[in-house]
Amino acid sequence: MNQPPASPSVSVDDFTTDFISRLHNSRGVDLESASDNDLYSALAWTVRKHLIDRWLVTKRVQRENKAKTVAYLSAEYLLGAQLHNMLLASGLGTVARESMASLGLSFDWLAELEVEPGLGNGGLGRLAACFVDSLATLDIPATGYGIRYQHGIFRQTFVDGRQVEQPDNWLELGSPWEFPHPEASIVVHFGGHVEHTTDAEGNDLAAWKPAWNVLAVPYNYLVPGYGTQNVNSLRLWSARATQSFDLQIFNSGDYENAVRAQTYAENISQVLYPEDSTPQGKELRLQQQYFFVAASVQEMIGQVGTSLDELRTLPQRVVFQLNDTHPVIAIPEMMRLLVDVYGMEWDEAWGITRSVFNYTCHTLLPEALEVWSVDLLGRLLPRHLEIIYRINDDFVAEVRESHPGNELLVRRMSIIQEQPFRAVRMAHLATVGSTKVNGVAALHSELLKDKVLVDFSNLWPEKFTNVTNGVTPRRFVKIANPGLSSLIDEAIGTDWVKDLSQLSRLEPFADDAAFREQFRAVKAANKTRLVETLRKRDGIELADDAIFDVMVKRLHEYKRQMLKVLHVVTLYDKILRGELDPESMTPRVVIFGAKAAPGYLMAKEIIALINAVGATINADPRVKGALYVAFPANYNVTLAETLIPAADLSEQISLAGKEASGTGNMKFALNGALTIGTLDGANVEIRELVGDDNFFLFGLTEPEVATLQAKGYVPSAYYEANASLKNAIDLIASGAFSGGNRQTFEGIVSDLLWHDRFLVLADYQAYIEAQNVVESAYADQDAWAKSAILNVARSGFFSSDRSIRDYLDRIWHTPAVPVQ
Ligand code: NBG
Repeated sequence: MNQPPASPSVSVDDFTTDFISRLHNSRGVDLESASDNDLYSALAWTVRKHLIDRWLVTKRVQRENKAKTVAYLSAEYLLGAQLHNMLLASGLGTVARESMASLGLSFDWLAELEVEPGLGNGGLGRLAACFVDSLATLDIPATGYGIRYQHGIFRQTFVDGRQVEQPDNWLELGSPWEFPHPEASIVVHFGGHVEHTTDAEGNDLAAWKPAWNVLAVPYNYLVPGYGTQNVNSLRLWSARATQSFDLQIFNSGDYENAVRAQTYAENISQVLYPEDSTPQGKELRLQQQYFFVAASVQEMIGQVGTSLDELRTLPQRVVFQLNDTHPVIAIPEMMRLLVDVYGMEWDEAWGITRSVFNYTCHTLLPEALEVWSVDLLGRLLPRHLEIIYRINDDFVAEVRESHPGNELLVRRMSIIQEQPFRAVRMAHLATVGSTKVNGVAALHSELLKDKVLVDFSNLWPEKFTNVTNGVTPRRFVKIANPGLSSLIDEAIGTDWVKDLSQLSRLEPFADDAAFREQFRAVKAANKTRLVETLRKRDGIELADDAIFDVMVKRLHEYKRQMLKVLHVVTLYDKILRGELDPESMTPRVVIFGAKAAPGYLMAKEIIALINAVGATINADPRVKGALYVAFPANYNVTLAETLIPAADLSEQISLAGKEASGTGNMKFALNGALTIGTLDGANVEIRELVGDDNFFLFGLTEPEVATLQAKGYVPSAYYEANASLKNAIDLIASGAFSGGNRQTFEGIVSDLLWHDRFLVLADYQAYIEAQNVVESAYADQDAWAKSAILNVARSGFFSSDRSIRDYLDRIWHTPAVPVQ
């Protein structure tokens, strides 16, 4: 059951004929004269053709049913390469491969030509991509709304070990997966002022007189479900200058200004802000947020209808999910449309607005909660600011009523902060304007409720819920790990791809010696594949008979790449001192992958340190290959798909209470890596499920962290008291990794000794000890394989299909609409 429907009667010959006619008719070339891009585009078009019928039927059925739709609002979608996923959904993988072979073309080579759409920074954007995949697979009418950035996440290069960003040009050669619809563009307004008048009954009427506008041009992308006919849409908006805007100037002969106006407008969707976890308070970013949200809300309302009776059905027709605070300006936008544009009474409009929005928070770092200064908001969106003030007035009155005389509470909860500058707290606005607020892992949701938003959860306990994140098994197991997938298919059949809880049926195979043998062979083959990829991609030469110890994620101090570096330096230091014999060590390849936000200087220093440590260790003959550090540049989804299946050890070592969830941690466990980790984010749930025998736990717990910080944390005391820690830090400080220059990493060293905000030194000893346990566990390869199989068998919970079911049950209540 549940097999992906093979597209009806597509033979290799049909496919080939189609492909050739695509080359002729769409590219104007023949096979002999085709460029790489011609070939790739023709292949993509030939594949997508088989999904379009399903897409059109899906849209028709959903429209005719007046189906309730999930509108997922997200500033980021980190999609990754499209071809393999489209082939999986269409069931055309084998046909396409054979067809290309019949033409003397290498399918793999063609697939590698794809430039992945990197329209996101990290976990938050990748989660959105997994969610639209699962929504489609579960037959839920849903549209993902976002921004079609001309330039996605920057391409990372290293120059002398330091990160240098290059622009990402994913659209340079066009994208065969997108469908532009300029005729369906929506005008989005900015700036200007608000005029107030009074109607006959004495009601205040507000009229926003904007100063300028841009066009939001929709580009649609197919989001095919797996094992279903359903194909949903991702709708990404691109900014264009409106004609009226530049025509006026053109007519006056001022070409230069006309071009400038166009550039200004189009800037809005030019570039993804390369920030992860911390907001970047830039006017352009607020423009981006309002731009995509205004277009999306207008479009949804257009589908429902704009008479008051139709608008009253909004809660039955749509539910908006706010992916973090980036789209929260949608709440006052909805109010503006209902009240100012369509003439609904404020109270009724507020009731509808609150019932159609829900908010997912993705952080615990207080500095990551977005605020917009009242100055900026008032300048860019004057009417929205007024609406926010009114929402706040009503809200503050409610707080005063329930807590008379508690002005401190009012100040803490107000949507408007007064200090250090007057600003709108977007997380508060989101919480006040939503039906449900959720965190992204059990621990995170608890901490949200008890700490970050505690005043709100006291006021409205029923508003708060949890939905633990998940990842799509299609991309991250089926496609990324074909060897493991076949092994699972043979053992338990193929239903797991659509129902990941089925993986539990693998559990008995952990005790089957022959299965363990096969499992190890798959891991070994995945390592060989990674070695080849890194050789080709980065010129890195790795041994494949080592433990592959992998830490891939954004570079952030709270994630503690620094702790990993200290482990590596400690091993090296002990080899130099003769305390460790490289000949008797299990060889270890430590692989890092991480981009730092361009303006995050400490993160960039840490990147430089990792590269410097790697260069020194890799070149030192005394190490005898027992330790090797690889740091391929430009970690992205495509590399993740090769890297994760090859990992033995998954590093999830953030300071407890800082990582909201993590999703890489889930991908590793599902691909049979064992985790070394703290009790943070979803690690907690991973450990509960896979069992503590199959997880290397270390480190302070969240309450211990709080206690230590409350009593005053002194990192240098740990340094003084721990010889191996002192040696490691001293080695860095000595210039051993910087050609004798003691200044190079002075900033990092002094930060560790005197600040160490994320308690690296406090967790150092526990981490080293846990790594020693890893080392001895790995010596028993058969027992390790058993643990790894149990990790796979017990990680079915971490499917994004399960996350989406939880959203449906707890928040959305949207029925599935299967398409025949
Ligand atoms: C990130 C968290 C991760 C989490 C993802 C997806 C932001 C703001 N948050 O822990 O840091 O896994 O969101 O929920 O990017």
